Formats: sequence, C-alpha cells, structure tokens
Amino acid sequence: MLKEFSLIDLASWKALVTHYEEVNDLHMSSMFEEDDKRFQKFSIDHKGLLFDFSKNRITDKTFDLLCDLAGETGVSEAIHAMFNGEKINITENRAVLHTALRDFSEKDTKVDGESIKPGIKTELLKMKSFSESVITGKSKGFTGKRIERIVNIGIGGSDLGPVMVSEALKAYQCGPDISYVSNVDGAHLDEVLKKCDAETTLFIIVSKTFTTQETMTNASSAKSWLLEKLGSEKAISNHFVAVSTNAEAVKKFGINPENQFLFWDWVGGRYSLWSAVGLSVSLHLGYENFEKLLQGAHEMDEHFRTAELSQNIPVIMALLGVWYNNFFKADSHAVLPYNQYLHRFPAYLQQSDMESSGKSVDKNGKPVTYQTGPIIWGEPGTNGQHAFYQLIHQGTKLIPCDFIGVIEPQNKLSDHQDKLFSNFIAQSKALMKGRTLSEVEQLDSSSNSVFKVFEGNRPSNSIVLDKLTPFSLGKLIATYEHKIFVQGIVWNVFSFDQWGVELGKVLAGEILSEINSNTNSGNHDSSTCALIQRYKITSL
Ligand code: G6Q
Repeated sequence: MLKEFSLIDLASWKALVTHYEEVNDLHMSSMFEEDDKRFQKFSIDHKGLLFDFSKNRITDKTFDLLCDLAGETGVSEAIHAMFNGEKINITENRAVLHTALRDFSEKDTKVDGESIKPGIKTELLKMKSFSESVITGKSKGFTGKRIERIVNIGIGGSDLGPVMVSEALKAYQCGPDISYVSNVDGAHLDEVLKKCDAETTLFIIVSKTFTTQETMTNASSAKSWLLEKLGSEKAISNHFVAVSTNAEAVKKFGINPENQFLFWDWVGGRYSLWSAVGLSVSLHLGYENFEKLLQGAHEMDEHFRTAELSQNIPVIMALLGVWYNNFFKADSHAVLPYNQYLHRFPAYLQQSDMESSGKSVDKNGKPVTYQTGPIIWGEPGTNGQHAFYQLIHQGTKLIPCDFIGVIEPQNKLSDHQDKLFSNFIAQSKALMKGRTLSEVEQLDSSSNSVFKVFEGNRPSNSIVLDKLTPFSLGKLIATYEHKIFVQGIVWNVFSFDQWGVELGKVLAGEILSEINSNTNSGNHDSSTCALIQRYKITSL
C-alpha cells in the first residue's frame, strides 16, 4: 500500500526545514577535518559497487532526519507494494513489475491473480534461441546469407536503454553489428540504411503500443526499402521481427506471429530494457551477457528490497537528491561518468528520471507546493572538465554531481586509465574542499587572486565499479531506477505515468492532418498558424 500524506505537513519534513537553517553554511572540509571516520560512516561497499556519499552537506543529524523522512513517507511499504505486484501505477491502473523480469528465483509473482513468471520464462527462452540462431548463422536472410547487421527501430523507452547498453558493453560484442533508429527525421533512417545490405540486415521494430508515429513511420520506410531491394513480400519474415505488447497491430503490419516477442503492460516503457525490448542487446552481445545484465540488476533489487533504509544505496541517493532539490533549491543534477563507454548513460537517465519525476500534481490530485524532479544532465569526464565544469566549480548555482568511475579499463593503452581515474578523484575533492584566498596567495601573489578562489562545499556522490561488465552495468542501472522510485514516493507523485509524452503524440497528429490538407482550421494562435502556413508554402 502507498501511504497517503501531505509532504510539507510531515514532522520529519518540518524538522528538516529547521535543521537546514542550522547547517546550511557548514563547510564540508571542516566536517572532514573534525571526523576522520566520515568516509567509513558515509559510504557503502556493496559487492563490487562502492557508493561514497561522504562529500555531501550532511551531518549525522541530517542523515537521521532524512531517514526519518523515508520512514514517514512509507518508502519501505512502497518497496514491498511494488515487488508484490500491487497496482501502484494508479493513473494507468497497472502493476509495476520490471523487477520480476530479472528475478530468476522460484518466487512467484501474480498480476490479476495470474502468475507472470511462466510468460517471462517463455519470452526469455525465445530470445535465447533466436539470438543463438542469428549469431551462429543458422537463421539466415531471404537470399541465404548470414545476418551481419541489426537495425533496432524504436523511440524513447524502446530505444534509449538498448542504445545505452550496447554502447556501454561494446567490448562484449559477439553478434552482428548494431544500429539504432529513433528519430522520425528521415535523415536518421537514411544514414543507417546507407550502411546496410538488405540481404544481411535484420530489422527489430520495438514499440510497446505499436502505434507510435516515429516508429511506425520508420518501420514502414524500412519495409519499403527492403521490398524494393529484395523484390518479394516473402522476404519480410526473414528480415523483420517485432517487440510489443500489441500482438494484433504487429500482425497487421505484416510481421509473422512467430517473429513476435511480447511483453506486458506492467512493464513501463522506460523500464522495458529488461524485457524483450532488450532483444537488440541480446543479439549484439549474446544472450548470456543479456542474462548477466538482468542478474546484476536483480542483485541491486535484492539489496533495495531487503536493506534497512539507512543502509540502502538507492534510498540514500534519493534522500540526498531531495535534500538538495527541496532545501538547497538545486534545480539540476549532473551525472558524470568517467568512462567513455558510458557516454549515453546521462541521456538514458534523463528519460527515466525526468519522465518519472517531472510531475506537479501529487497523489491526492493537488498541485504540489514544493519542487519535484530536477533537470538531469551530464557528459563523460574528462570532456566535461574542459566545458561546463567551470560553472559547477565557480558559478552561482549549486549542482550536485554523481561521479561514476570504473577501476579496470577495457583498453589497456599505456597510462590512460591512471590519468582518467586521477581526474575522477580530483574533481570531487576540489568541489568539496575549494581553495581559499590565502591558499591562492601562497601559490600566486598576482593581483588576480580573488578570481582564483573556489568556495568549495559543492556536493557529490562517487560511485565506483570495479569493472564495467554486463552484471555491474545491470546493477548500476537498477540503482538509479530505485532512486527514482524512492523520490517519487517522497515527493508523493505518480512516477509511472507520462501524460506529457502522450500529449506530444496527440498534438503532432493534429498539426500533421492540417499540413496534409488544404484547410486551415484557424484553431490556433497566430504563431502556430503562421508556422503551419510557412511550412506549407515553402515545402510545396
Ligand atoms: C516511456 C514512455 C515513452 C515511450 C515511447 C515509445 O516510459 O512511455 O518514452 O517509451 O513513447 O512508446 P512505444 O514503445 O509505445 O512506441
């Protein structure tokens, strides 16, 4: 059961409001000087994933009060409700069970009285045998050639997770090459098709609803391209597979029911990587690696489900986020992976976090009177250091950061890794400690000293993975998924709907019908009418 409450009326919230006034100007460097056990106290090492949250603007009391907040908002009960399959996605009347997709234990989970485990197992087995058959060359293209390239067509949740994982785990490739097409801009598909040989290309059409404009447009164009190249409708079954919850629509599109991979409405789009939506990953990296990704996520699920709130990594990450978002009024949060393979990780998190927490009505249906989800952004280090870090170090905004570091490199090129990791460590230290005027003057007595002062006291988490593997990546992704979940509980919003995305889908359709007709509905403001007219006249 999800608790009913009004956030700002909770005792723990009020206590945090008072406490903030007492501690907001304490400097972290003094806190480190006064307590040489600060790292031990504020870090958790969970089987190869180190979460160091000691460089945050918290005292023991802050930490206790934040944990009280988690207790009072019913985080433990909510975790139980989610894993138990309760329909906590109330506005869509759905359960939220992406965690069941990666649970290989005997534990049964039911939705509407029916066990969901057998269906999950069937789809996984189907993914396994299909992946093996493509990778070994048993499954061939229409003209008998081996499949050399996979093209995944999907958008949003049907794209961002698989792209990010394929990039992150490039070193594990054992199957065909992979390309992803998401944008309805024809340039995206066209540039990919230029690299493809129709005889050796397999298209995966991924859409939960199988109605999304971008995906269906790209899928139709890909189908026409293939038919033109191979000259037979029969080629479709060798070159097209679909992943969807909408079996009817897949059939109507002309995809052989045997080439359908299914998932279920209790898997949210942005949480669907773990379902057959991960087929491209399984084909590109091999099913075994896909399964390891699921197992890594499950290890974090178990930690999240069973650890006490004060020892629970996603819970603590979430509470720290609330602390800065609501008390220090930080309006963005940077995610900074010091690993080039994770270059799409911030973009992936942008969707899962901002679609989930970008809400302004609480669960009681009332407009919130406090801030909810922050803007998530970031780029890999060290590139960011030569670009936007200036603002993080010396700008007027407080930007909490997550530094993500990986110890063992995939590429052993001379001393690159030592340099990369030194930068990773140095940045969080500099943000925390800063540099005083007298320190600057000791180094340099020029008249410009004042500009070289860093006030420091800028918070960050450091997350360290021993190695970037399918297992550790799964665990990292699940950590963030659960962080987002906890923040939704605390902010008292529904994390699993996305009416803003649905709105976009409807609006574009309306304008398109006007662009395609000779009519001008006149139902728009003058700017919208003028833009439609301008497009119509110029594109004639
Ligand atoms: C995710 C969102 C959204 C969705 C896309 C694609 O949680 O719902 O990003 O994934 O709009 O939707 P389809 O998979 O239905 O094509």
